[in-house]
Amino acid sequence: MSDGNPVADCLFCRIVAKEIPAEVVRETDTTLAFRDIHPQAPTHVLVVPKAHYPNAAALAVGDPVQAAAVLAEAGEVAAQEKIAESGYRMIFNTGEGAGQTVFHAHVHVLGGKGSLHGAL
Ligand code: IU
Repeated sequence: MSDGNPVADCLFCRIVAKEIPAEVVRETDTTLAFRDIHPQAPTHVLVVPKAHYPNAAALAVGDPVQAAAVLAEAGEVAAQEKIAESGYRMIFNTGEGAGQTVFHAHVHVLGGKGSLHGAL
């Protein structure tokens, strides 16, 4: 059961703790937004809660206020990165079968030229 406490071998907990470097674009008391190291679009930023939950659904159940804060920050990132007007995608891969590789809740914020023609 998730309680939000940091997990020692979690990559994003370590980025939040500044033990591993990342290109941070925004930070609040409860969230961190940083560029994905393998960008899939001209703008590709990940927004994570600082607390550890294994995926977005677990975050929503465990801490709905933080889940809302992550969504709000995704919108702020889009505005800051100037992709809000043209449109952007928010993607939550949930579970290994869906391509989730880091089991700390995160939303992919994807935008920019050519990024809005995915499968969905
Ligand atoms: P996923 O939804 O769990 O597949 O997303 C994890 C993302 O984390 C993926 O897009 C990676 O490129 C990204 N990432 C990163 O930004 N920094 C890292 O050190 C590692 C992965 I490892």
